[in-house]
Amino acid sequence: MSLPNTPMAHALALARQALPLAPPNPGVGCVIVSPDGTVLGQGHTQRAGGAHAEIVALHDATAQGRSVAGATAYVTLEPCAHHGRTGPCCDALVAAGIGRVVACVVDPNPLVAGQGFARLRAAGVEVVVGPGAEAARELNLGFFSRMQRGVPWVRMKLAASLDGRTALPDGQSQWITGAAARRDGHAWRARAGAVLTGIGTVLEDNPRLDVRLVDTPRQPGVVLVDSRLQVPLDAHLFIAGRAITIYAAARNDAKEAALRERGATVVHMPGADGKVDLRAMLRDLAQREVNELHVEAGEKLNGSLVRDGLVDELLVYLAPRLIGQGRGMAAFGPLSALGDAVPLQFKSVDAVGGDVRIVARIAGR
Ligand code: AOF
Ligand code: ZN
Repeated sequence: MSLPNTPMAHALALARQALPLAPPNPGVGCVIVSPDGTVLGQGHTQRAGGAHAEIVALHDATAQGRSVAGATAYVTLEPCAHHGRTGPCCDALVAAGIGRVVACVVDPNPLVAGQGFARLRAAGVEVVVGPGAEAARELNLGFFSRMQRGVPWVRMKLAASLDGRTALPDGQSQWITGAAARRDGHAWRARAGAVLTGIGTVLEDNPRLDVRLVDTPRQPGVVLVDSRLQVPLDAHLFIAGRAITIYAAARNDAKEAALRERGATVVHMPGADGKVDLRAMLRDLAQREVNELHVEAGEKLNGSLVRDGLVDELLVYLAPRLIGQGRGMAAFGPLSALGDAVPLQFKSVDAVGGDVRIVARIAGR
């Protein structure tokens, strides 16, 4: 693999590698470069509670016996200034004698929010902010969403035939797309804070919703919308050691006790019509530090999420087949005018195996 040819592109590539590992932390990359352009150390964010990118890069330089005095640290997010699960990176950079910090963006975490830069400058370190800003924000759009909007970034995954069918009329839906697309879908699951589904999908497909087709350092949690607490206690969703959060509208003490026994967290979030208040659920998930929420649900829950304006992005795999009559991607409407259709913007279109992957964003997100 050829290395990206600027230090910041290199740091962004490192940040991308951290995405499945770092949640709920943002994935950050750091490259330390000497005045003559030699890479002295590099690293990315470790598992939550572990080292931040800057610390890994500083250790990398030390481990190779290289001094970083007067060097430039390229980092994809403002170095932190707070004592969280780890100590402040800005102080570690100063202590190591770093002369200049080039960072993509300000950390939107209110505990940092410019204080890292201020502390670096106060210590005489030159600070440049801005190169790679858009790419850095895109990589961590879930973290920025949680910090700035108080809700996760909601990405809805769909697999459909070219005529937009996700299942036969009776719900049969397995293997619409090929193996490569299914693996790719697991890679997107892997970077999410949690995978969301609805009780309809559980009762029909009994999915596991774990990451198993690609290697992952971490299993995302599962979130189930189950207004009336109908989930069977032996559903495949219950996997030992994996976090599962169930949002309900109705109460059922005996069932809830049994679910807690299975390791689930049950949250009451009643809305209108005896259903879960999805907007309140998203705010609650942000409180629980979910950055990216990966939705794999049926057309009813998908439809409610789209209709309520809660979806940010669609991840759509289209298979080269026609199904004719069947289920659609998201059931909402009927709209009274085509002008009311949900406007999207295509972000990317790629071939994945024999299928096509489209990432589309709700206009304005
Ligand atoms: C950095 N470098 O690589 C990352 C940062 O609980 P802690 O101590 O791990 O701090 C988590 C916060 O640190 C997180 O919310 C975000 O503001 C920042 N993430 N900062 O300097 C890094 N991942
Ligand atoms: Zn830090």
